[in-house]
Amino acid sequence: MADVRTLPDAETAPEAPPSPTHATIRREDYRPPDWLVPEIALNFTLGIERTRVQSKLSVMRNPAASGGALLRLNGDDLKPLGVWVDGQTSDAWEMDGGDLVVTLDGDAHEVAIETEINPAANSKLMGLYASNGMLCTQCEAEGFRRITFFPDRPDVLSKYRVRMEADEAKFPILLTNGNPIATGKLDGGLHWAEWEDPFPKPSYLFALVAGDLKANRDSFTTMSGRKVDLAIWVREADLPKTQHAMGSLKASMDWDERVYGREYDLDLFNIVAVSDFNMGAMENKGLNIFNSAYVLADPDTATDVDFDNISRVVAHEYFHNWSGDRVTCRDWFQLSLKEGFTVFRDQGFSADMGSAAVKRIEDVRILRMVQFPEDSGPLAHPVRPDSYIEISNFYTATVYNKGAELIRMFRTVLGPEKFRAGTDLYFERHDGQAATCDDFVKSLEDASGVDLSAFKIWYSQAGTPQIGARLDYDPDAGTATLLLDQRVAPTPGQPSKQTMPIPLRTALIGEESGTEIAPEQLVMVDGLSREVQFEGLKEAPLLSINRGFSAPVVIHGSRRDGELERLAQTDTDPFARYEAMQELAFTALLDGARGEQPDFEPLIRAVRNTLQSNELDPAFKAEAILLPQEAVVAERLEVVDPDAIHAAREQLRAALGMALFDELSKAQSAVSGSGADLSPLAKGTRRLRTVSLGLIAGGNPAEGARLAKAQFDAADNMTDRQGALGILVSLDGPERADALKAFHDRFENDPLVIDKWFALQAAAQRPGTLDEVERLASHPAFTIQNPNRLRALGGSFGANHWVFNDASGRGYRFLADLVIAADKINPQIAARLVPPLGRWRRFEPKRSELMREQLERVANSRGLSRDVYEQASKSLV
Ligand code: B3K
Ligand code: ZN
Repeated sequence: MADVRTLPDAETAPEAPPSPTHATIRREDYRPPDWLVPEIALNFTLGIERTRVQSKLSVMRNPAASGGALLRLNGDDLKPLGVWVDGQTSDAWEMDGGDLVVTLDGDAHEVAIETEINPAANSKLMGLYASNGMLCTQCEAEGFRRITFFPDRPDVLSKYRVRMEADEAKFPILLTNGNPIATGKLDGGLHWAEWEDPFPKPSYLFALVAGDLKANRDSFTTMSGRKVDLAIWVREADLPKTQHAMGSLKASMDWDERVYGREYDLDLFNIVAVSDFNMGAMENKGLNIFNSAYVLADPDTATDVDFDNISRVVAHEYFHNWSGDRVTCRDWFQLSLKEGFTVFRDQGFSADMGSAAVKRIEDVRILRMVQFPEDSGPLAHPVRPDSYIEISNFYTATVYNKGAELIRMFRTVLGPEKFRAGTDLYFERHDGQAATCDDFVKSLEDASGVDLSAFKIWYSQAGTPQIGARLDYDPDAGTATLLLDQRVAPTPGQPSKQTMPIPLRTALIGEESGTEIAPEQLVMVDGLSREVQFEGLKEAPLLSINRGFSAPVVIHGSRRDGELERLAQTDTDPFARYEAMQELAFTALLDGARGEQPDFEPLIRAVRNTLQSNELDPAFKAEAILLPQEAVVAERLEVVDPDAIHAAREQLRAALGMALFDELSKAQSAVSGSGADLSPLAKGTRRLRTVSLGLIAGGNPAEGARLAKAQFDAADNMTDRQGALGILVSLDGPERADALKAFHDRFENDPLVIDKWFALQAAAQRPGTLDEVERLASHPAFTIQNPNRLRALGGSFGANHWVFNDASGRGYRFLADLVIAADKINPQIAARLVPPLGRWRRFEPKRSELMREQLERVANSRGLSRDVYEQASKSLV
């Protein structure tokens, strides 16, 4: 066994200074790997505090690379206990930072390495770690190097053979990727299992689970008639909460066959739920590992939104089997190749499972709340980034959601048939390969015969395009001219911008008739400006533009008085109709925030019309009357004063609540189905109930509190209960404390519900929230070790625009403290809390200064991780 040479001991190593020693990785520096690893055999002797990992790599020189004799095996926090080359102990290696570099003469060898890890001490939850007595892994993006030394990059694909050995009483279930091939028992209560995955995969898709788990089992017969065994593994007590996830999995498998022609390829598909998990879920080949929040649900503990999220995430991870696993990414800059495309695929699935119109509105709402601010702030980056310090920081709304919008534009331009031909070609051409975004576009082009090269700028240019739109109508001539122009503001590293092709689905609606007087057409704005002529108009036209949100842009429309109100009643595109309502609300909110006296009447009339409509379903009504979030209003102002925005929104809520009390009360008390009914009508009725309750409380807080408490007490489902509590937390009066206590006491032993309890209080819109949040941080049930709990408090608080941006700066200090503390435990999660502190440039001078001070404090903390260093230092520029 070789001795440990250059690796410093973690405990005694001096703390790294908070300096730019963290290297920047650049897309232009990509080189193919010098060595390939066609096969790997792993042997795990598992234990919570001590796991021994023996790995045997068959390595061969890559004929496509110029490489030398050095085989670089990435490692993070690992010590090699032994290195063997072709069966002989080797000394021809050295450590370079965390990496193990082996010198090899020939073209093909077998390299064996032994390491030992401590899963219980792994608080980063990357690599192999312990959670609630079980062992599990997370390897994307660079976690495998915390398990064993390996070329930990997505373009090195290997066939895996894995043996696991463990105490049978503690770990009766042993799972990894692929299919089980042998099992056995050993002396001393040990048992073992050996598995093989026939599909070559990159190391980030490796997974292993060992624990005392029980399965909800089912099966699915694929389109070619193969039976696939399905299992969802959880702790025994959670089994009754797995039925919705199982139904979602089967629906996803069926949908991907029908819509994309994709069939599942192994005989087995496993899902495991874990309560300590850095993100939503992970698409490891044949063994998806999930945050328990995206698996476990019943009507008593999960809201309709939770149920929908489970379907969405189960579908997303399943769809990755093709868009991610069978075809993976060449390098991490291509992340949107799998993520943008897979989000687009899961959006299509959810749209087909419920209301497509409502799903589109929800997706755009999220995009505007999360991605637009990212795209206009210091962390703006293209869908295909050019550089990173820590790749975990690039699992962003830009890569995921804007990436999905980009795929949607391709589909809009090509039409559904050509798009499908393109994706078929992509899967066929690149099956088993690590591909690039350019490869994807080339497949679409080759299959469709359409040149998409102009669209590639959407991959490389950051920032949300701003579109000016004006419709000039000449009643005498019966003509109209649509004048469009585009502008993209500079973003970090991209001071000047090129024009982009922007596909806008556009129609004209007759002001009188309310019908389409110019049918929908796809208007492409591909230069700085564009004019479109309309003729033969017999009545005044209303502009219906960016229908279905066909491009991820902001439209600045010049509107005549009454135009939006009429569109809110008549637009033939549901998204555009919703948009007209939102624009009416924005008009009132922006006037109010700028200190002008807003005219509430147009929105009041539009909301009344919407509520009274017999043709609209309740889910659509709820979305249409939902007022824009304060953070979204802030996006539209040059200088942000959160108190002014809050006051304007409260005033508007009050005006609507008072003027429409009867209509809102009717919607709030409407009943459709039981709490267990998950039909679109039942879910929509519940959603409209709570949205209406929010407006009632805005107009009459005492009546709102009374109704909310009644809704809370009578609820036979979590949607109504959480909805009511979400209103009550922002109100004063005895109902608030009573309901919070009842909620806590009833669900004390259900961690996912207690997360809600923390999140609701951190999101409360009342002056005492800051004190409350500080108290909650010392609550016995609070821990920064568990990502869900940390997000529930810290994430919800950072998103609470008015309270977080308290003029005292206490909110900034609290979040900075949380980031610094969390960074020592789990840098990936800590880094996710940083973005709200990066908005300082947009705020009025006093807050701007206070926020910047706290950001500097974070950036200058000793021993800062790469993750937080990158987010904080970039946010300061
Ligand atoms: N691919 C994973 C995300 C991994 C994040 C690593 N920091 C989940 C998903 O998008 O499906
Ligand atoms: Zn994904």
